[in-house]
Amino acid sequence: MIVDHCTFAVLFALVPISMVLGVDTAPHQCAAQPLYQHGFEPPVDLDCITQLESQKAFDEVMHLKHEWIRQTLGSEQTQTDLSSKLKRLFPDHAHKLYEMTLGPNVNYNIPEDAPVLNGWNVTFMHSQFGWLFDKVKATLRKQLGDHVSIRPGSSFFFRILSGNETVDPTVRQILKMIPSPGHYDGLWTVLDWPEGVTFEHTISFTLPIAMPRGGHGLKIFERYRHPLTQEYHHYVTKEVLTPEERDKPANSYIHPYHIGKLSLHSGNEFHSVAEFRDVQPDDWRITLQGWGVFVPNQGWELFG
Ligand SMILES: O=C(O)CCC(=O)C(=O)O
Repeated sequence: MIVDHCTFAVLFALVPISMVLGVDTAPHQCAAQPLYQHGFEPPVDLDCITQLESQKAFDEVMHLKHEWIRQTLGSEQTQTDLSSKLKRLFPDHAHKLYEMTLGPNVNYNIPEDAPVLNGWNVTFMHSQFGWLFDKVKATLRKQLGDHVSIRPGSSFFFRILSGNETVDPTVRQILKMIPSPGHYDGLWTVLDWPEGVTFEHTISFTLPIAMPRGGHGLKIFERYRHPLTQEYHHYVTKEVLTPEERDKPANSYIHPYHIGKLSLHSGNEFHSVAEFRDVQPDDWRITLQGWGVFVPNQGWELFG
C-alpha cells in the first residue's frame, strides 16, 4: 500500500461507491504548495503497468470496439485549426483522417462536436478500467508525493489510432506527411476549480498500451509557456523569448513512448502526437490520456 504525506480517515462504508464513481471521499490534508514541480524539464517515464497488464488493457479496449467514437483529426480543440487545414490541403481525403476514442474525451471548447462528459460513460469507464486507473493513481502518487484523486464525475480516456483503418494508400501517405500540430495543454482552464487554484502546477500524462512496430512517441518543440506569466521560454536554455523569436520555427525531438511506462510532463511545453513515419496495416497506437491540477490543501485532481 502506498501512503503519501496526507492524512486519511478511510470511510469503509463509502469505499465501494466512491471507487465506482472515481470519487475520493476520504478527507485529507495537503500543503498549499505541491511537493512535485515538473517545470521546464522533459517528460519522465514511470513504471506503471506490466506487459501482461498492457495486453489485458489492449484486449479490453478491443472488446469494447462498439463503444469507440470516431473523431475527425483535429476535432479536439487541443489541435487548433488542424481540421480546417486538412480540409484545405486534402479536400478529397480529409474526411478519411480520423482517430478513435474510448471514454469521455471532452472537447471542452466545442462541446457539441464531441461526446460530452456524461454520467454513464464515466461510471462505465470506472467499472471496466478501475483496475488500470488505480495503477495510474498509484504511479502518480508515488512520483508526486501528494494525495491524488480522480476529479468527481471524471475518468481518463483512450486515444486509438489504427493502421488497419488506413487501407487507402493516399490516406497512408497523408498520415506520414501531415504536419504534426503542436499545442500547449490548457483544458484545465475551462473547468471549475476551488478558490486558490492558479494552474501553476499542472500535469499531463500518457500511458502507452500499444505502439506501432516502428515505435512512436511525443513530439516536443523547444518552446515553453510559463503558466503564470504566459511568457515564452526556450525549452533548453530557459531564456525568455521575444515575440519574433517565439514565432520562428522551433527545433523539436521525439520523446519515445514505451508500453506500460507512463510519460509525465507539465503540458506547458509545445508538444504534439508525433507523425506516423511508417504505418503498417496491423499497427496500433493506443494510449490512455489524462491531466491533473494541484489544488492547494487537497492534492492533485486528475481528469481526462
Ligand atoms: O497521445 C499523445 O502522445 C499525447 C496527446 C497530447 O498531446 C494531448 O492529448 O494533449
